[in-house]
Amino acid sequence: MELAVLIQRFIIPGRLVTINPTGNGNVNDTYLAIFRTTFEEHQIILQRISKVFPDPKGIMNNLHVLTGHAHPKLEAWAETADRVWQMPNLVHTHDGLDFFVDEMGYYWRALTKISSATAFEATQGPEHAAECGAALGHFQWLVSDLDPKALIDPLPGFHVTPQYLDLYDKTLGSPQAGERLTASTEARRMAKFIEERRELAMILQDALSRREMSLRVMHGDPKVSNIMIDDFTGKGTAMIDLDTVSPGLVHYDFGDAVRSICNPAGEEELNLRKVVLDPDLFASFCRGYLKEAREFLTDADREYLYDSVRLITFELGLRFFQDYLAGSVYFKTRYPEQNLNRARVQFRLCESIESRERAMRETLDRLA
Ligand code: GN1
Ligand code: MG
Repeated sequence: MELAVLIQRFIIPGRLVTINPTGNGNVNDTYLAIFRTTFEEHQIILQRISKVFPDPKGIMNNLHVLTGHAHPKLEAWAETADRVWQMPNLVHTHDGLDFFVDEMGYYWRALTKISSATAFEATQGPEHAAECGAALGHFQWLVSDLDPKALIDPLPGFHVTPQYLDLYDKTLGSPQAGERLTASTEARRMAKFIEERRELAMILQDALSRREMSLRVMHGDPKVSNIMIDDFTGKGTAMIDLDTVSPGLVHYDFGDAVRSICNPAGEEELNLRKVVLDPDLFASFCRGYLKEAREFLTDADREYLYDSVRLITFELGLRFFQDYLAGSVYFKTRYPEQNLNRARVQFRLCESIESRERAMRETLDRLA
């Protein structure tokens, strides 16, 4: 079905002016639609939910629960807040639903676009990193009193690193994985890298089973390009890409945000020398984050902040590498070796994080 026809299923005032792909998501397909009337404009994000999500209807229900909790809370705190915090709103269809299912079984949904704000593909500098930290901390605060049981788990096992290891082990047994390993020294080096870190995979799950920390509501995907920065004030204004908002550990978010925001080279860099955990960006990110998160982080939570950065970086490398060996069926790619290259970046970053452990822990203690 044509996009221009599809978008008409949703109730949006005015006439459609344009609809075009936007963003660089690795999973969903995303479009920006502009509607205009004589005197106003509506910018709408139209998305086709990827089939990697087994229960798209459950995701839509999660979004409903999340916005139902967050919008009134944001309004209640608006007067005392130091800025206007935003969160996308769901657009209804003419059938009174908030999604539309196409003839191929794909779920489509429309969300209001965050006003005059930009999500950058790479960190612009320390101030940007601090604003990303503030946006994540504020988001976690916003959902800190939302019962995780009110949300379904959209991707069971998402960020449970030992489960990715199991999947990796299964993939290793397949003939195509064997061929890819035989063909590439680089791939064999990465397999060794994983072997040397099997124990690391358990660190957060072990702490969770010892009840040192508990499940809360997390964002699930707080990478730099999912954090909107106000075009006029330069301040963080919203977290977007809310499909993975679900029960999890705040550490999954902290670790994922740092691995994305504090590596200025980004996820697609081919020159590995540029891939580093930048200590200045890390300090700025933590400053912004901890200011907002101070209220709800426990001492035990703080214990594992460094480890979460190392773990989630390792985990994403493992996920890219496993997908490469399996024939790139999960992450979208533009060329055959892309997931192998993405894995190299994350593993290089993981090494950089390991070599900076002491300094990173000192930064965290200093800002505590
Ligand atoms: C995927 O689709 P996107 O680009 O928002 C992935 C994240 C990864 C990220 C790495 C549902 O996010 O977990 O960190 O790629 N999302 C899912 O760029 O797997
Ligand atoms: Mg995402």
